[in-house]
Amino acid sequence: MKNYDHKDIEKKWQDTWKKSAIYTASDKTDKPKQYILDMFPYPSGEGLHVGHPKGYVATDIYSRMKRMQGFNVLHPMGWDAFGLPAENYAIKNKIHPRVAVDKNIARYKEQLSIIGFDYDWSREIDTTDPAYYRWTQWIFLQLYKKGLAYESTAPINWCPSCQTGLANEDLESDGTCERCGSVVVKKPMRQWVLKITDYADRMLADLDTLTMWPAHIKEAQRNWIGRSEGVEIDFGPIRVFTTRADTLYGATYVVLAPEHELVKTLPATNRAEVDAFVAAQKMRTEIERTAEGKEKTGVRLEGVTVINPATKEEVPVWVADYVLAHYGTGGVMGVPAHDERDYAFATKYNLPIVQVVMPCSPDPKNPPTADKPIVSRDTVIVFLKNNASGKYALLDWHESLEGITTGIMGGIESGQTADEAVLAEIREEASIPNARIVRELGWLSGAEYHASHKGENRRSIARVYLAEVDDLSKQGAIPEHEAKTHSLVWVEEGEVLNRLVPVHQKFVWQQLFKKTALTESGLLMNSGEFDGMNNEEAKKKITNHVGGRVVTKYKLQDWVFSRQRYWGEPIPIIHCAEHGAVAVPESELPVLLPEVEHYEPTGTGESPLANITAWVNAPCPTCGKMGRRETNTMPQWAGSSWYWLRFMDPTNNTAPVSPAQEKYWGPVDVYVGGDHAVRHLIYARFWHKFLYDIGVVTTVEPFARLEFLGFILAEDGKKMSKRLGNIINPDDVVAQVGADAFRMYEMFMGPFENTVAWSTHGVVGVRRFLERVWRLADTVSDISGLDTITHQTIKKVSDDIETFKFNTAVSQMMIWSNEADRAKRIPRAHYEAFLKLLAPFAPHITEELWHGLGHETSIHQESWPLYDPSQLEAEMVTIAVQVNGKLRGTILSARSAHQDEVIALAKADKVLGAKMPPAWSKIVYIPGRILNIIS
Ligand code: ANZ
Repeated sequence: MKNYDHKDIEKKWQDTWKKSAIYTASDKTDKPKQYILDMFPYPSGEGLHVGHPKGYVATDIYSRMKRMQGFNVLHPMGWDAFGLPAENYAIKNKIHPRVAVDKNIARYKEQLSIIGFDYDWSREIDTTDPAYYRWTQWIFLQLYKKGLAYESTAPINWCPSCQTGLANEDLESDGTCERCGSVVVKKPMRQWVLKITDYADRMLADLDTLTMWPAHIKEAQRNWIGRSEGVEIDFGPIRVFTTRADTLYGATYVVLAPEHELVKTLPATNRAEVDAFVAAQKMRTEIERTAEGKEKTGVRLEGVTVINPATKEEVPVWVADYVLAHYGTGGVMGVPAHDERDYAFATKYNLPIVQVVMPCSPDPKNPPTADKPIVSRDTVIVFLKNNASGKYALLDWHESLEGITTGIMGGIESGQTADEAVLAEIREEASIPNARIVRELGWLSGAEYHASHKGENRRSIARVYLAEVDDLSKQGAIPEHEAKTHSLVWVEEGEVLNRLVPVHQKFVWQQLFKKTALTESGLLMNSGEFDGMNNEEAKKKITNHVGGRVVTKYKLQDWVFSRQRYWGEPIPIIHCAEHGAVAVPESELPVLLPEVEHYEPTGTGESPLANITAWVNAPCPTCGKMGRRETNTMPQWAGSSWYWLRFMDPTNNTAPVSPAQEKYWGPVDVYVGGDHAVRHLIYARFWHKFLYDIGVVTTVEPFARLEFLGFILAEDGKKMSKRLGNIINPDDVVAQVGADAFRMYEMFMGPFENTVAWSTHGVVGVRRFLERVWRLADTVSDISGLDTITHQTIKKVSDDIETFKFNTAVSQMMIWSNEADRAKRIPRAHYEAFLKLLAPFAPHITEELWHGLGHETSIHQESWPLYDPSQLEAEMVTIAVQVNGKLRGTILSARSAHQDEVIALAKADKVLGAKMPPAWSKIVYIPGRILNIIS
């Protein structure tokens, strides 16, 4: 047989598949459907690098297997082509965005086609095609008609470099523009906004139904939506929002956001200072202002106080950077004892700190019994340090308290101050007369236990102290009655935490060295009639007591939906002097994006469309008098917020999708992509739910299963970028080793969800594997054998593709090929089954070999091999994997597997893979038992 020459065969089969249209999804069939979707790309001017196709290879493999398993598969591709980069590119190179985008799409398509994907290109869509964006506009109009699209002039994020407004989702976590990295400012502007917050609750609740989504993506969505139940309470004219009404008695001041209306009107005597502070905050981004760990700043409104409705005391009013204008009420009550930000703020500005919640834990070993009331006792705990040795004195208790280790402690007797009690306990329990108190921990904390020797339930309310002694020269003998109940031990600082029992002791020891607020739950104190109440219970009671209102708030804000740029969908609205914003009649859609000479942003906050008089002037659909078209365009996220529906029915010109097509194809069975944990996936879920409400779709969620991929880094371990010159172009790799090796390598690199660096060496390894598969064709014979390994391979590859564990599927196929190689001759049926398993990964070489075996139809239309469970047994063994003699884990492998296969399996294993050394000096393999790697 001739040599494996990928150049020879790849183009040939790609052309053949195209002609025979074997990947076309059918709309009329009895077969069950599988809709497998990639996050469609934005076709940038730079073309694809090897990272981009990773997800596409995965969906390609998955969809090919599903097709062979008898499903009617929809695996489409299209272009998300509106947006700033195309426009910026056009401005820079003086090329119309339409021309640039068409060129980029052609290039992307060419790059994708040489990789041999099974896309159904008859369903290709382009979000910038008027036939497509007509329906994007139509959806906008439906939102408008339902009151979910509205105009607002609230300040929005403005990128001074891109010269456009942005949604929160378009900002990086440090508040800069996601596109260009510029610092984003707040600017009041007329905007179209979508009321996504109306869907916040449903988007949150329905996350629980998405059982096939990665947990971390759902968590990211939960955090983005950020629901919290809280209470609004009035401090005189100032309304605050709090989630901790239980701490109301500890509110020692009130803070307003710099933008709060009351900041302007309250009669502060230091007006100039306040105004200057407010003006300075306007220059800073929200994220900069509120970032954790960032020093909080503020100014007091001198001469202004309000009444704390619980304590009835006057408290000062401040304005500070850490309070956001648009969250809650824009006002907060400062509870420094129990909130970290307030604690930092109060410490900095010397505001009073009042503890109102006392953490109080039951001793897990000796909890209070249910039959008796709990008696409170005031106690002290002191951690005494010997300055000469650096060690701390602890007590190991005996008799009924055996197993307990504490600081020096005891009750405060009547007539004694707490300080006196501390020194007295040190004298009695440690016989040290010359100790000094260093400081007291600001918080009280409690421990509840059953004092069995007294038959009493106790709550010991402890004040905690740090004390020191210079040396032990004055220490006397410990009296016998003390020695009977406990012995004194000196412990290194680092060991104290370990030694202390029960948890309450550990807790107070840790608190002593931390300068933080007390965020634990517990019992109320300093709270009048609520003292002693559990703080969760007190939330409700205190809210009622002061007439607070229970409310729900979200971090999610309405979606700023206009951009002051050219290259986007025109918003189908006409402004009329008399009738205001009027919807363009649906029959007049699409509102075409007009030709302009300059697409540069105007800089005035108006879109370039505003300059095209002939387009802008349009009659009011209601009265016919001349009005003005809306000149803002939609954000780049609009087109991708419903595109999965269009693939179901791409040429429909009476609806975005027909009910029958939607019913058959929806929802997307598997959706694959990376990077859009929030943003796209939030917007997409919102639009889909809206379309459900108006009867366009029949499922409440668009994507049943989501797989999130890890990125591919350059060979140097860095992100691929033009600037670093480390981009690897898939065209080059395909030219060198072929599309099949390229595809397989991308899947073999590591677990799909991991980010891994490219390795040329690795690509070559996979290429060698394909060459071996090629040579094996010459060994096909009419013999039997290789049953177990073949059935195991069918099972493993099928299961692994189903669960997106492509790397281990590849390892298993390598194991099979090694065994087949050793067998010298292989049964035809097993070789054919193997080729079918390999076909989704390496579609070209398998098609060639399949035809070489005398078949005349495509291997990709064959049925998927099935395994015989009775053939699986016996051959699998558990192998211990050691690195330098130390056990790092185990893997399941064929008993007959060779050393290299076992190493490959270990490397591909999710847990073991990370523990494998990159290089080794020696390998000791005891077949079927132990693999020891000496690095
Ligand atoms: C008093 C308090 C005491 C609070 C305490 C917390 C702990 P989440 O859960 O994120 O909704 N807050 C309210 N409005 C704010 C605003 N506009 N800007 C900044 N912070 C604001 O957070 C709710 C808590 O965040 C509220 O509860 C309030 O501080 C603060 F021990 O009130 B809390």
